[in-house]
Amino acid sequence: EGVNPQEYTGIKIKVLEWPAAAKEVLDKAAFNPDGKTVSLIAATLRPETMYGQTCCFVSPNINYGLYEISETEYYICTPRAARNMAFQKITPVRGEAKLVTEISGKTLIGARINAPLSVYPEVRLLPMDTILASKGTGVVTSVPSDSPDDFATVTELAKKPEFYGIEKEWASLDPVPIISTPTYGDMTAVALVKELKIQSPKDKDALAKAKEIAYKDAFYQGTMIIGKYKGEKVEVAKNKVKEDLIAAGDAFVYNE
Ligand code: A2H
Repeated sequence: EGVNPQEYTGIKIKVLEWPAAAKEVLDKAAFNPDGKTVSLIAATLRPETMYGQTCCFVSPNINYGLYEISETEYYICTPRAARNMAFQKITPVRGEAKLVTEISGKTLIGARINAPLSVYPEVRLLPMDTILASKGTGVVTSVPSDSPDDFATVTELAKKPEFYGIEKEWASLDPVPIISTPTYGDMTAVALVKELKIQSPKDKDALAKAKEIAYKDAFYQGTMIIGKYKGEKVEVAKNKVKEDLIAAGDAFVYNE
């Protein structure tokens, strides 16, 4: 963790249907999700790209927690993030995050989920090996049009679905054009992954470079080409989309 505070937008990714392995974990904890809203909380720096979510990622190597926020609302994130949230007025009692059960990322993979603002009404929860437990919530929503990491990961997943224990079609939704820039067109991440010849999510240095370029290019040169703020500069639209998500109850500010 760095010395500078980082402000994330915590996006509520609602679970629509649990995979069998996750159902077993919930059963053991005597937790019945019927009539309750359970959301994976994805930490993002790019709320304006949420129109282009094609899936969401958890790490198959991280243990998450299911936390009670109210009688009807529950969040899934790392225990570390839940502790931080408890001091940011996100949990009902200051300093306390009420754990219902631990749940491994592996058991959650394949869940049917709803990602707010996405043009796809329903997407899947998929594995991402490069998620760090020490950052954000441990949940990363996937926007392959604008995130080189996300594009590299979905490409890898679609290449070897059996190896990753998923259905190929879950990782095969088309990236969505969200932002246009003079240099990279309307799918910055796709263009950069090609230009820098990135072959896999393990090409760390090239991905770090792509990420840096993509972020600056979109922020300073980008124009929205979808949604309520179509035609506006990304620099301006970013905060408006974030505030709309928060007002709709689909997101909150999470600091670390
Ligand atoms: B971003 P920073 Cl479209 N491990 O959201 C690895 N990556 C993580 C993470 C973790 N624990 N938690 C969050 N992230 C990702 C959207 C996005 C993001 C786009 C483009 C770039 C981008 C959709 N994925 O990030 O280290 C999340 O992905 C590149 C800057 O705190 C989050 O924002 O600076 C970003 O990395 C946080 O990175």
